[in-house]
Amino acid sequence: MAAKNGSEAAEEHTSSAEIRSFFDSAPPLKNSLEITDKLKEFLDKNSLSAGDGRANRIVCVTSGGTTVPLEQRCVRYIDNFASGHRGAASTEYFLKAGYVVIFLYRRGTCQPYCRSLPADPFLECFEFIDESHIKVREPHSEAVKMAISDHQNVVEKGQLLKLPFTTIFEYLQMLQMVATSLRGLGPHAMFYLAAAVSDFYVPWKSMAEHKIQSGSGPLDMSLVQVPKMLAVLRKEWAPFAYCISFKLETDKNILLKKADMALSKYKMHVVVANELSTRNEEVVVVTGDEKVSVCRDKTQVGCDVEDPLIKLLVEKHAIHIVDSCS
Ligand code: 9Z3
Repeated sequence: MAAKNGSEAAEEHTSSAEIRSFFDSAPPLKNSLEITDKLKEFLDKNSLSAGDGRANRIVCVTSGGTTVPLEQRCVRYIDNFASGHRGAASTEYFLKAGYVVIFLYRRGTCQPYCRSLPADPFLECFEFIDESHIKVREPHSEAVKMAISDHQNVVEKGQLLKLPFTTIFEYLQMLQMVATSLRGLGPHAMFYLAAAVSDFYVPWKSMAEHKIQSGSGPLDMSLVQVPKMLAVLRKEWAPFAYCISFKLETDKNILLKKADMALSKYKMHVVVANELSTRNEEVVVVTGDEKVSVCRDKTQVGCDVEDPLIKLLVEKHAIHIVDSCS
């Protein structure tokens, strides 16, 4: 193996120091014991498939955007845009493909099986008849029935674990917990990182405790770069898992170049490139060998781009499992 040059070694050193400093300064998760228990119970139940004793395929889908608090007793925060549609839809298709799913999602964002329900105003779907009867009004009754029964089905079988986060601190600590707990599954685990993750944050220790006062003029505040955890996920947390990250840009002229960079820098197996305004129509699946454009089938009612995308990724994951086990 080639020796690292000075700048590579320095970059690695800096980044592990940055990562340590990020976790050291993060407020500890309030419910970390509860999350550990839930993960353990979920993996005990799902690590082996019921029938043939082979390992189940498990995917951690991340979804929605992380916040960066500006005050410890937070009144204001910076947010990363993401509705959670991508993560919620993808979760449904992974479940349909036989995966079990850990859905790490931003509180309040789109949930699996809720996409066809009217978002606003939700209560207008229902009619109160009497104490023991609530009726779903037309034209929503079919959508509500499907959503409830599909969701109930995966919850009863214990195939879906939902873990909510809000801040960048919660998200990265939870991702680390999930990743290290999936390590034993080797190549059968997959990470599908669709959450929009903050690039900059205010370290907890230098953050104002109370609401920043507006009387003292313009706000001057410096943000620190969030260390890139993708490389650590690949190298340390879950080295055998199949890792898919997303690259989001608003300028399509730099999108594929940035996706290529992410692929090689963080050693992802796949980077899914998407442009903000067309993200629900087309994505490009970038690997070391090829760039495949995946589009929503506009001829089919209700079809979305996640359907063909997940089919393609499931195929690629199957090859990764075979290659890793041979
Ligand atoms: C994405 O690019 C997702 O596809 C979207 C989905 C956030 C655009 P919606 O939730 O949108 O359906 O509304 N996610 C990844 C964005 C991201 O933060 N990527 C990082 C980067 O580009 C790498 S981890 O640097």
